[in-house]
Amino acid sequence: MPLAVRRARLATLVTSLTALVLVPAALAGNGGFLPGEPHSPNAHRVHDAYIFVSIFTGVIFIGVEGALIAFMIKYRRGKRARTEEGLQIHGATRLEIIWTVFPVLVLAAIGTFVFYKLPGIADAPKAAAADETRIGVQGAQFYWQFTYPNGAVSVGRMIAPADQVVNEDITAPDWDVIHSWWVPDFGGKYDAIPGKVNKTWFKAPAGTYVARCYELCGIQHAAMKASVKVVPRPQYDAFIAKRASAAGNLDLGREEWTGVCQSCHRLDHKYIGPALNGNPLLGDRKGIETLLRNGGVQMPPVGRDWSGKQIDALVAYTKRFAKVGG
Ligand SMILES: [Cu+2]
Repeated sequence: MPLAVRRARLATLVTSLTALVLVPAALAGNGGFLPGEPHSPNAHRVHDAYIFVSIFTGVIFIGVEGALIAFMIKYRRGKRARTEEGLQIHGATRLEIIWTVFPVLVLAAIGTFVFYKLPGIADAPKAAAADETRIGVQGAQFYWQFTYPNGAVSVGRMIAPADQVVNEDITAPDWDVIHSWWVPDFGGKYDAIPGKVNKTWFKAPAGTYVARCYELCGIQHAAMKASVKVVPRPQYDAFIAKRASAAGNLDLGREEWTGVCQSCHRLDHKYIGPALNGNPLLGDRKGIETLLRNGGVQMPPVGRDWSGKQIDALVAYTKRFAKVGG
């Protein structure tokens, strides 16, 4: 192959590989290197550990790959015969000590740093009872439901107090499958396992943070989106008080409709399940309760453990769709 053609081919290969590496990185933001910006102390610690480990892995990667390329060039065959023997070397005590001790030191440094950071990731900081709260997070096919200390419930959107410790009890109903509660800005993912409660916490400034299910949990796994809206404490208190009272029924019903029913149903056309507009069941308290608690042909029992108030709230909202064009 002529030299010019070989060079052109090599240049194309290098350019293509560089583009393959750089384009996704650029599209991913922050160079595609770091996870999203942390917004909770435990997420900050995960972030720190990520950077600390990356420094070592980055330096080692460049050192090893650099040496590999340098050696490939320096010791290439060139004009020597294929059959020519290479230099025979036996033992290199200093080198062997270096490549044993260096990894031990690197692993010890990483281990020490991570174990130093771990307790702050796993355990919530001590706070006065008034400055912390506990919110139940339940993943079910295909929605997220949040339960507050006064019994209030929300679906698809958690409301939480700002700058205070929020403990999360994460689980899934006994008859459901495993989901995974992930708010990237708050750090790691936590499995929502039927019959088991996983605990984590966050302490975040006011803002809205996206959440997702990170465990492939069925046909509408991708619909299991949620958000965490962090608001000043008085606003949070007002929200849960209203939601626990009859005044919050319609809001809860709307959330159940969009968060639960609409994961699989649309009003005017077949989606995963049948179209619902004009379905008399939407105004039939008893009928809808039977369906929610037992499930349908393909529908999971999405409301098996719902309170009567939750079912009332749904019907209060959906009865408007019970008549065609209603
Ligand atoms: Cu899920």
